[in-house]
Amino acid sequence: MAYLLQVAPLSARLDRELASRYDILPLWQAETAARLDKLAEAIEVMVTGSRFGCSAELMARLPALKAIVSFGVGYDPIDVPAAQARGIAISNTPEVLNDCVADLAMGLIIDGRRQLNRADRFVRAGGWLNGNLPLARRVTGSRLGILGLGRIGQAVAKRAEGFAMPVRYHNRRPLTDCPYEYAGSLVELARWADVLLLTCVGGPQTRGLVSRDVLEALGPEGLLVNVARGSVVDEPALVEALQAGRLGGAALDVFDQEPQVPEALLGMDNVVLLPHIGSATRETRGAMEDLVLANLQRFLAEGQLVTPV
Ligand code: 8YV
Repeated sequence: MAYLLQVAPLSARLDRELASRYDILPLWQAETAARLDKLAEAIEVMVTGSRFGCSAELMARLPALKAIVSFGVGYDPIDVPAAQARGIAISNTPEVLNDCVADLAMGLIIDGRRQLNRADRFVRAGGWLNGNLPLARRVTGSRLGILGLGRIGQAVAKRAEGFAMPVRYHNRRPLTDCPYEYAGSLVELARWADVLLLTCVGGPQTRGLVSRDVLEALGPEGLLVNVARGSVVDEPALVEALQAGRLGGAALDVFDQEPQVPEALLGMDNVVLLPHIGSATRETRGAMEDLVLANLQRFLAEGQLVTPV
């Protein structure tokens, strides 16, 4: 009997579909954890999510594992070198969430510059009865620097054109055939930008890239927008820069230790805090679920993934 190891609950519909199609071993249940070593020989496929991944330790306990099918585009918590060393295939859910994450990034840019959340709190608290808010900053024409101009970054850049925002970017290497100007370093990009948007991958290669120096280069009028991974930002340095007024504001959908948000940010009016909802629409989550199911189906039938990473 072949089992599908499911690392964690993923979504109500996906969990239901998985359970109706496959013999699922739910790893988050104590019973599976206890039987795992005994059943390991019968586990060839694992389904996980971008919040859970798969460690080298877990892979090592699964000698028959052939594929890791992941819900979400980011796969930073999957130990890719460990999987590659054993020829374990990995799939994610790219493309289908580009538009929703890009829409949310635009929302955060607009909120961060125009202070929509702050204005809403102001009205609710009765502040309007006694006066007006300080003036905010214009979105149209403001300079957008993008760290990690991949599929999602490009979807934001396209939207930013509608706001006449000049766009520059920094990647490890300049892209060929790219209409946007390349900044040779992240500090250089931050110094130029009014808004620094993070759409890069997570994981060790980007950990802490947005350092104290980068935040300082963005400066007291600058806005940091993060829809990538909390790990990309040196969070203590971010808190310090905001407290000291060395950074203008931050609009964040992701944090280093989700669902923990640094306490100091909660009371700041120039900060927008979202609970990692970049892809959280019914349409996009439905498409992500479908892609997980398609990857599983194809791998089990043909040994091939639809969207290998
Ligand atoms: C999550 C994300 O997948 O796709 C990603 O990498 O970060 C999100 O879309 C979502 O929160 C489901 O866990």
